[in-house]
Amino acid sequence: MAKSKVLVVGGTGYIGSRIVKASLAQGHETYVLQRPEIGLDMDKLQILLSFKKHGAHLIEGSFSDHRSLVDAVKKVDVVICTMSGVHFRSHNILLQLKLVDAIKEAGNVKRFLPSEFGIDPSRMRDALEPGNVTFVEKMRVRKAIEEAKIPFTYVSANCFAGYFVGNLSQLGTLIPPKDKVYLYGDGNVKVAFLDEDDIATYTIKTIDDPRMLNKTLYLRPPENILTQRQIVEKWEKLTNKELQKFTISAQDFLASMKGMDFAGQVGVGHFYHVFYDGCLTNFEIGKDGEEASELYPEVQYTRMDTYLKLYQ
Ligand code: NDP
Ligand code: GO6
Repeated sequence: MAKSKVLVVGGTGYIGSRIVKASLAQGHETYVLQRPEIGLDMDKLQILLSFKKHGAHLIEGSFSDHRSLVDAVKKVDVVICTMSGVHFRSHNILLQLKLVDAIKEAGNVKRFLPSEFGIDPSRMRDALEPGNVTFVEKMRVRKAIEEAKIPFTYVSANCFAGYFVGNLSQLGTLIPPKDKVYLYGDGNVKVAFLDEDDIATYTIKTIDDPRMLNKTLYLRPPENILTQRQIVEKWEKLTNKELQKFTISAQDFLASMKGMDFAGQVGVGHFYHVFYDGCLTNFEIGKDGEEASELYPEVQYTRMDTYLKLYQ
């Protein structure tokens, strides 16, 4: 079977750039949307040029030009959108509705992967405000996809290690604390942590896998199902230094939202569901889902002690 041609929308972004690399590495003819709106953003342009150097095709297109999106998606079999969903970065998940319209009109796309890559939004109907906006918006995109009968795969990537491991799960920083660490409750809730390149590898594996048609891929490789306490212990072992531990009760943690800006409040809400409710691990995967490491046992996923070595 010939390999699918892939278009990545949002390719210069944090997870998108890794998805472009994984698509090329797995031998797919890879297209990346080049938006005129990047203007004088030299960093984005350089990323695009490096993709081109590695064999990707750049296609010009804009979300404010429907025709350009239809023409772009007509060139490929698979579309992967990695539009930003992070509130302290440029954020616009609902712009994907325009991409859904273009895919619907083009009519040729065999698989669409919308920008999800986190907590499964379908399980978050009771999420706290204002963090629930993430799940409400992602569910609106799902509804449009399913109503248009576009074949899809949803990727529930759980916790990106860059946002949740390097900082020992502390908010407001991306590097490990030096002396003291705050534990969420007893710090014993099970969480799934993933290296971003592994997320990209698993994502690309699904695109011409018939087992993943109209299903959700949950990334829960067993050795990366860890508690916050276990992450802290791995860091302490690596650095041979014990950190002073403080416990934050659920009540105090939620109260900390007060006075934060919107992005901070969204973050607190998400962290609450992950570290107190255990929303990533407190359910069994049903018939509409598959677990990534079971489906693709050949992938040698990165363990979190290895990931943490980057921060030493
Ligand atoms: P980024 O913030 O890196 O942005 C990705 C891309 O979004 C950008 O590169 C840009 O594309 C595109 N974009 C942003 N604003 C606009 C706009 N106004 N119009 C058109 N395109 C725009 O995204 P992330 O990689 O951080 O997030 C991707 C997904 O991953 C989201 O769904 C997010 O919720 C999820 N996520 C999950 C995390 C987890 O721990 N599970 C952590 C972080 C994100 P271009 O390249 O064309 O410029
Ligand atoms: C990541 C964050 C980190 C917020 C998800 C504020 C969607 C998801 C695990 O990307 O708001 O410091 O699932 O001070 O489905 C952001 C968001 C986390 C960063 C959550 C995310 C995770 C989005 C912060 C902070 C490290």
